[in-house]
Amino acid sequence: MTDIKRTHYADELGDGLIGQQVRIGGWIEDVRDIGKLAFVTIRDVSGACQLIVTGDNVQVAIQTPRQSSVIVSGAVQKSKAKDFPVEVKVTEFSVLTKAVHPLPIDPTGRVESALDKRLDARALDLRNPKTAAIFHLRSAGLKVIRDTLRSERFIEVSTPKIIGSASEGGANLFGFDYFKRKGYLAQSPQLYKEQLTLGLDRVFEIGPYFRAENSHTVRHLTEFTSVDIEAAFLDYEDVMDIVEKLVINVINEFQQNHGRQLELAGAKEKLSVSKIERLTYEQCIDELAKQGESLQFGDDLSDAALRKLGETHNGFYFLMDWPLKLKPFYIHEKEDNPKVSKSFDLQFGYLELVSGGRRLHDPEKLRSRLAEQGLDPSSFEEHLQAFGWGMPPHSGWGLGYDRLMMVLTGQQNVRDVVLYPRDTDRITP
Ligand code: AMO
Repeated sequence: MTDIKRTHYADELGDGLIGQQVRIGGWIEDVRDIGKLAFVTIRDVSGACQLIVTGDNVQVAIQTPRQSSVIVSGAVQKSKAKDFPVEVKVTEFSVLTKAVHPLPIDPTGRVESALDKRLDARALDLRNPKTAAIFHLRSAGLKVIRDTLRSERFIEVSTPKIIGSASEGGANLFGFDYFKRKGYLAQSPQLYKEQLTLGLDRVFEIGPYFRAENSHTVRHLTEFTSVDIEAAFLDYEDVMDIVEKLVINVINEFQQNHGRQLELAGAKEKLSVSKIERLTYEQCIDELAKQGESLQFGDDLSDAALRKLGETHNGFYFLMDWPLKLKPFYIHEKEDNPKVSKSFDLQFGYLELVSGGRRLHDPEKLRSRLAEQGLDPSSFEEHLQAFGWGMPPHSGWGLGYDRLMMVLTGQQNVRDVVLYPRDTDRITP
């Protein structure tokens, strides 16, 4: 029986191990047969290493299809190869599972494949160091977010994804049969996270949300990952400070500790952010007017308008104080100007990454706002009752994590940073 346990990862091999026996598990990337011996490159999750294969193992190495998984043992020795300081002189070469050719894509990345083909073979695509780097960065970013929010006294929660009524109004809602009733997939944790401030004060959730969004763009998915926070006794500018700190922390962590992965991912721009500009909606429409785009207070900013704005503001910026009528029913108005809301989006150029604001905490106001927006307050009664239990004033935001990763890893399509993206055309694999 083959021992499937390894002693080292490829990136642990170095001068310090010369003369020692090691056992490495990975997949065959390259084989160069030069007669009595063969040079074999195997790769594992950490990187590649060179093997010198001799004797009967030469035939085994040559005949094993590339990308097959193998485990090898041997002694570490100095290497003459320019890419590898050391190599392993193999004494055991065991093939664990053969790769069946032709493979749908070339995971070495030498032959580039279209995104759709890569997504159809996503598991294999993850052997491509560029793709793998994106998902290592994605994981590193989540750690920073969790650490940052915990240090601000937020606790992590999980709210239902199967719900009985809309959290964000009726549009874009996936519905299904739920034991003779109607069930829906949550569009966001909005109502739950607000209720939770009642007893838990500050909460965050990182989870999947669903939008029946018939959009064919590089930034919309039907299932996306959102980082949501909600905090009692904070106003909207306070939670803007929190998202600003969080984004800066993620950027700093990537720059300081993940330079190689950023390079592999192809992030061309070196982002450096210490403060994020805050623009009001009115400032934006003034700027747009100067650029020939005439908008009235209350008009939504179209994709074209945001793209124009993104030309002059091509990094991160907040767009705040939106007209109240453009915002969801739960958003609070400004006390000194009720046509304007205590709301904001965090943009990266034209792309919206975050939206949030101060919430209404007065149940009567919430009832009348629901009605104003054409929603039926009676279908929100369960939510509204919590407001009668002493709801504190609160604020929060939702951050599209896939979009943030798209920006920070330098990808042009959100599908590149999601393992198994879901959109109108794709529900498998
Ligand atoms: P909103 O609907 O603006 O706000 O969503 C918040 C953020 O989620 C991301 N996002 C998406 N990402 C990919 N595909 C989609 N279809 C998609 N839809 C949204 C965006 C967006 O900025 N409850 C509020 C948030 C709050 O106020 O706390 C909400 O859901 O990056």
